[in-house]
Amino acid sequence: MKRAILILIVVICAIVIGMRVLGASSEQPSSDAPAMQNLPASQPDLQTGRTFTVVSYQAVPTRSLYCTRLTSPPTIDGNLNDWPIGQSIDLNRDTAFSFQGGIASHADLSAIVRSGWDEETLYFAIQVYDDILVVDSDDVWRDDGVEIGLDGLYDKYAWGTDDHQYTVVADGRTTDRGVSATDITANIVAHEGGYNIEVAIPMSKLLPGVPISGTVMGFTIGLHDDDDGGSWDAYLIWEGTNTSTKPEEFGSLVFSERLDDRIVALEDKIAQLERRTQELLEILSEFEQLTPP
Ligand SMILES: [Ca+2]
Ligand SMILES: [Ca+2]
Ligand SMILES: [Ca+2]
Ligand SMILES: [Ca+2]
Repeated sequence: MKRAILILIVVICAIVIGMRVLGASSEQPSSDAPAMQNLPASQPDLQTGRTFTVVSYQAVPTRSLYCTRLTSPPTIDGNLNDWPIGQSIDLNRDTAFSFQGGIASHADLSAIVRSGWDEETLYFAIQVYDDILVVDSDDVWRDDGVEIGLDGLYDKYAWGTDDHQYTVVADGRTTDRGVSATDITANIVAHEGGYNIEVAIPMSKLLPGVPISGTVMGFTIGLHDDDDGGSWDAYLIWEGTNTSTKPEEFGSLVFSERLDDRIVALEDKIAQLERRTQELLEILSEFEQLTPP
């Protein structure tokens, strides 16, 4: 009798354990099915697609460009030899977040972008590679040129006084959202295979005060290519799908400063204060000489 009861208990335990194992197995996903369901739809080929747009930009971290503090302002003449070596963006059809039109090669359309700052001005040095330069249209966006999208307050709101879409055309025209911009300075020098752009933008257009090391602005840059007259043939954007109205898709510009450069900047300020103090002492001395005892 005891043996029968023992056998019965063993059988019941075996059934319970078996059911648990089977239940656990049925709850586990198969190795492939759910993962396959979660895969995003295939995206168009970056090389050949007419357009490439990431459906949810929040899912893709945007990139940053370090904006280097410049200890002496560059001459805005289109010659980039007065720029220090610093971080740059290689912007081309392979690195752009979005592009439209046909871009045959990096020689057809690409750029290397650097940025610098001091307390009064934001600077850009842009080497554009474009094998056929065309500037034949009244609308700036229909010719070879560069667009700089800036969200100075980094509030991801497009329509404040801190928000700008500066366009610099290969012939030197400058606009802000299509309207002639007289508050920025830009110069261009054509070179074999393209053109160099140097731009200076007053910091007062972007911030209520002065930037410091660590200041962040929303930033993207676009390139237009026109090789045959009329409207543009190709257009690419580093971060986002629009350089004017969608700062929420922009990358960022991170203001940075080397310790050595900070020391040089502070020494320059001290020297300025010393000169002003000397001027003040000279004025006081003159005043004392004129004042009756
Ligand atoms: Ca220069
Ligand atoms: Ca054109
Ligand atoms: Ca803004
Ligand atoms: Ca062109």
